[in-house]
Amino acid sequence: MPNTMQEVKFYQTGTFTVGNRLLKENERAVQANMERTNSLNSGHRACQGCGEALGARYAIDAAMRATNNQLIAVNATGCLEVFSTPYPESSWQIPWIHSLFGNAAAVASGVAAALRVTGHTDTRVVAQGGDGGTTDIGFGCLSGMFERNDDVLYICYDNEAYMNTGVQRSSATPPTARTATTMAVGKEPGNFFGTGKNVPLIAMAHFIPYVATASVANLHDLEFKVTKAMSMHGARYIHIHVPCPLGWGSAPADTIKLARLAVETGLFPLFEAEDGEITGRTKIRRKAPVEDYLKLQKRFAHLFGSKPDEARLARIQANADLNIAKFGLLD
Ligand SMILES: Cc1ncc(C[n+]2csc(CCOP(=O)(O)OP(=O)(O)O)c2C)c(N)n1
Ligand code: SF4
Repeated sequence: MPNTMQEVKFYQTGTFTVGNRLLKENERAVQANMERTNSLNSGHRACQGCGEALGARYAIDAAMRATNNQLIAVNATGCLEVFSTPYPESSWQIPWIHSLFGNAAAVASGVAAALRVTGHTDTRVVAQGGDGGTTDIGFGCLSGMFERNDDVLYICYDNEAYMNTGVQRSSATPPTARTATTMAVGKEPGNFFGTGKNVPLIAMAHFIPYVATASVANLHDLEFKVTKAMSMHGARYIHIHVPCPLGWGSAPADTIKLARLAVETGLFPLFEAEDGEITGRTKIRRKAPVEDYLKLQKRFAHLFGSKPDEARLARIQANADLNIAKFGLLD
């Protein structure tokens, strides 16, 4: 006889949410706690629906809790620094220092070294920057920080272009995307299909203690990964996918939807790695076609004109499928 009783499912306690008052105290998210730091406070000038502001607040609040509020953050130039800290004001409620555009990792290494020699071993260091500051201009300093295994967690907020200066292409910009420097003109409009530059995988190739990808689609997971990273020492790297309504030409209300679709299409795989080996991945619940993700963004509008660009859409789908196979994202 079929079981007519249906189990009650508290979806609110799932991984996509953070309110979770239904969970036990020790399982609740940092943001569900009244005592959270509010590290990036109200009054900053981020655009409506900015994924970077959201990601940074959750990441740094989690790092603050994990370190008993003994944290110093180094911030590369970019949107996060500019919208939060128009001198002499700042929305940061933590010790925070602005480096140059390209040297946040080196400055953070210096801060960590100074803390070590002065005996302040309980104070920990985070460096943060956008994808331009991380995957391009700051890449040499970052690799040096990894290679020396400096005691720093570096967080890259990846919005897939240089947003603060008017949406120029970076080495994290996806193929076919329109930016100010990859215009939607010519035979193959938008960014080209290159070989890509996967900084999480490059970080893993340095055999550092911890590497993870995260997304504002799954904030509980993001907090978990930051907390785990802060429980470790040595060089650590977290790469967070953060939609940017201004640069992507998307509705501010679609930020979380887009972040979720990036994960569910396979375009942005969520995984963790320790000492160069993958140790965990977040499986896709429901695989979505890449069109669902691309269609919501004006930077891809040229793919869906009167005659959809089937050939290049198929190449993007192939890239997503490759990720799914490579990281084992589907059962
Ligand atoms: C050496 C140097 N070159 C260029 C700039 C100008 N600049 C400031 S922020 C920025 C773009 C930042 O892009 P990204 O790191 O991707 O962060 P986002 O603004 O997208 O968060 C640029 C080019 C600078 N400050 N310093
Ligand atoms: S341009 Fe993008 S990253 Fe910068 S504040 Fe606006 S939404 Fe955020």
